[in-house]
Amino acid sequence: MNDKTNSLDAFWMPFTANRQFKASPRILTEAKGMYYKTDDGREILDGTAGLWCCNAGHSREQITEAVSAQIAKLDYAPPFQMGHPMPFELAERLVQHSPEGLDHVFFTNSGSESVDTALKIAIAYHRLRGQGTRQRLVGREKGYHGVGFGGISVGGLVNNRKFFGSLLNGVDHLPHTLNIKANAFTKGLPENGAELADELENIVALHDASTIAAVIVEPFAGSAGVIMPPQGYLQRLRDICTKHGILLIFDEVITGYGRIGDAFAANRFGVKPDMITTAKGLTNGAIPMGAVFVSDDIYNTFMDGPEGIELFHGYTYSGHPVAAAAGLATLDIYEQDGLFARGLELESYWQETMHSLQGAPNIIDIRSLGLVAGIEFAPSADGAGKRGYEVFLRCFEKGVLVRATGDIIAVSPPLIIEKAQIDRIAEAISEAARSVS
Ligand code: PXG
Ligand code: PLP
Repeated sequence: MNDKTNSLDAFWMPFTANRQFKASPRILTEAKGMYYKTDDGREILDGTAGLWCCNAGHSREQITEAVSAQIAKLDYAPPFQMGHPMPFELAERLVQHSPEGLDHVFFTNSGSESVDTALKIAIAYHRLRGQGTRQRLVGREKGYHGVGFGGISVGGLVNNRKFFGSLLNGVDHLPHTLNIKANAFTKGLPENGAELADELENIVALHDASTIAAVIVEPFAGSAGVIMPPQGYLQRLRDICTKHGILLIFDEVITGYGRIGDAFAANRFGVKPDMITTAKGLTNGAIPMGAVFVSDDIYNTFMDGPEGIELFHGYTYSGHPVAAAAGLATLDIYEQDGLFARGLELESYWQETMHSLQGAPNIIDIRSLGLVAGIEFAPSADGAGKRGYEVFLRCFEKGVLVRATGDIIAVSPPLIIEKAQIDRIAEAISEAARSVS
């Protein structure tokens, strides 16, 4: 056998510039609370909750213990035509936090699977109700809904779509809601743009409502660089969907589990979708798991349908006992530590601190809500994305992890963050902005 033990070559890294990374790797080896440790022993303040998922901070003992105990007691049990206690218990607990009437949960293993699950449920639901012509799906420009074929079809990020062929048929896209000219440096939800939801009426006029199954949007767009919904926009989408019998799906893979000061963005905004897709914060990132929340009407439609298997869909690991144990322990922490409310408690401090970056070189917009912010830089003369990447690298050198998406720096720390740590994130970005040309 060749000696390959030290090679970085075998692992094909996801959404990564592999050659660039492997020439100059950034390796995290430990994590506790708000901090990572690197392989060269440096402490890194986590400004991104991992990848928007470690909302309760890292390596929480309650989760570690619950996972260890569960894997020793029942490592795995088949979820098709068999059951075990964990997913029943977790679903029951979760629906105490979801909007009234979204009282049923389908478990998956990721956000991508949650999205494809919700899209399939939407189409099957209409068919069961004798409206099988409702097959079209509507997403939004700049939307990110994971990487399955369903998710990239309704998604709106060109690089995630253009390499992968013809995608799903029958998909339309609403316009995105980013309007820097009108809304730059807004704290919270921008005033301008609710009428962008009316584009759904045009799609209905073009295809007829009888062909449209569902609309899927992120309450705020995360991956595209923290793009907020204009005031009144989500309610307007809800009203148009209701008027035309179209299901509304909120993709809360990022916004779920406390990011903006409530368990779900649907709660914070007071707009009730028909389904909510989640993952990430569900288990604090510790074990992969996703969950789709489904309305009583949708669930009951399936339960009133023909005898036998109601939905021909599921995963080997749906409701996995170890993942569910992690989910239950995570929920215990969120509840005990009041973390779903923390994004609201810290919101004004967070916003003031992030918005204090206004005026630093090349910053053209700052968008913020709860414990999330997007800081947009003007592209440099070297090309789009270069400046964002440089700022990310400088922050990492200064011991702060942020995320660059194009020329936007996204910040979304664990909800346990303290004010001094918020200051430190802003300082790192400010210094990086000044040192990057
Ligand atoms: N929907 C939304 C709204 C997401 O944000 C997914 C679906 C897919 O989840 P999985 O678990 O399949 O990755 C996501 C994931 C980023 C970034 O840099 C965001 C995500 C994933 C990776 C990177 O913003 N969001
Ligand atoms: N491919 C094959 C050949 C399989 O047998 C299965 C599941 O049994 C899958 C894919 C799907 O795997 P999962 O249920 O983990 O999504």
